Amino acid sequence: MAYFDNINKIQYEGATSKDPLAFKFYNPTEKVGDKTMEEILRFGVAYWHTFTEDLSDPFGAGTALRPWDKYSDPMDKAKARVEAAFELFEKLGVPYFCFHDFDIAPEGSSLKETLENQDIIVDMFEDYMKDSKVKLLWNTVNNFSHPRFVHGAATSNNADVFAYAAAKVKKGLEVGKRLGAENYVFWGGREGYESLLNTNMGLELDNLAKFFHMAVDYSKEIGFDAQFLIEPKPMEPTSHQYDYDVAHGYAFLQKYDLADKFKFNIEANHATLAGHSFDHELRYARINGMLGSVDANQGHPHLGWDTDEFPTDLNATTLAMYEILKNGGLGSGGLNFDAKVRRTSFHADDLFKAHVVGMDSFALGLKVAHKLIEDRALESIVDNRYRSFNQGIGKEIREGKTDFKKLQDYALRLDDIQNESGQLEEIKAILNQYLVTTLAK
Ligand code: XUL
Ligand code: CO
Repeated sequence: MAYFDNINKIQYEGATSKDPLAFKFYNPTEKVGDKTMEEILRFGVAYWHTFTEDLSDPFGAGTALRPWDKYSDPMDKAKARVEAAFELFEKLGVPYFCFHDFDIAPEGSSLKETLENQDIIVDMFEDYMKDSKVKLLWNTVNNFSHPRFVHGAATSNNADVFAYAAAKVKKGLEVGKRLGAENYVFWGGREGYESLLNTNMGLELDNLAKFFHMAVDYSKEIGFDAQFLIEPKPMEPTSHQYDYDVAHGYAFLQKYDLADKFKFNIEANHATLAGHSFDHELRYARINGMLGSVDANQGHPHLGWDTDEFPTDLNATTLAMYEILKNGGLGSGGLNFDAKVRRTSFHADDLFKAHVVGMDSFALGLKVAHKLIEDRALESIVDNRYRSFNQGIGKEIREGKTDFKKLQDYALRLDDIQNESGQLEEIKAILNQYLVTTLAK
């Protein structure tokens, strides 16, 4: 049965196409360097935003019109969503999808029933995946929406909630193993605090680390070898989330001897909420060997919350792809569209159009970033800017061959210190040139 009858398989038509349901830049088989776009970009669809999001906001009810809405029984609806999902994946030509346990099957009246509901849907996924090239980029569990997680999950003050959260993650790891997930994500929506006045921060962080160690141990026990990913976010729903940004997360992982077990899943809108640019977070992870995967979206420039828009900002996608290429790709990670259509884009067709523009925006960013790297356009500027560290005192500093006494002697002999312009406007003009000339091709 078809859910999106009026949509054909999305084709690549090139930059001048006027069809909103055609790719202008994403040409899966086209090579950029020595790999195809499909191999580099590894796009994924987020089950929650695409199949369970109703487009409600704090001021009003949902507006989304979805073909599976005709089913009122929650399990019938969940099954219809699976059928619709694989139709959408195939028509879009995306190689991956991602989900939370809570997205795919309704909670039952007990934990046992909840896990049984999941099994029914996972059986369906397994059947569909046999006949499809679509794979699971990652799965995760939702340990934040239900009221039982009001005080957190692995950082709750209530040990019963810690146990309940562990039970769900145990199942999530088993589901990931069954479906061949390439990664497993932890986003700690409630792992933080509202106020320090009633919070034992030390205990909460110790418990969170214990939780992660148990997840690592259990995944080993069952032979689930997915890459574990932490997804940082500074706040929302909590006022302070422990995985605030990559730097916070990395410090935590190092302190608790977990840094070799995890990498980061970096979300653009979470970066901006933390007061960073998307490429800052990618860079910080990359230089520490911790860049795992990406939740591709963007925030609204005027709104200080997680608006999860589909990515359309070509500067941001170019700089993101720059980091990803410099990282040698995403390994087992991918570009998961953790993005939702606007409340006003309520037609089912909008789900396709939104993914098309998101995929095109990253494809274009990839092409520009590749050209920038091929020409060493930014590298040669940066190398030149730091050239004082290639010889003389700079080389000695780098090689650890100097100390404060020698440096003071050296500084005393300096008559004048010459600095050079950082040429930022010139560099931004170069970036614009690369964007425009790549676009013109
Ligand atoms: C929330 C968010 C989550 C994670 C997975 O802001 O990004 O959807 O990606 O739990
Ligand atoms: Co996300």
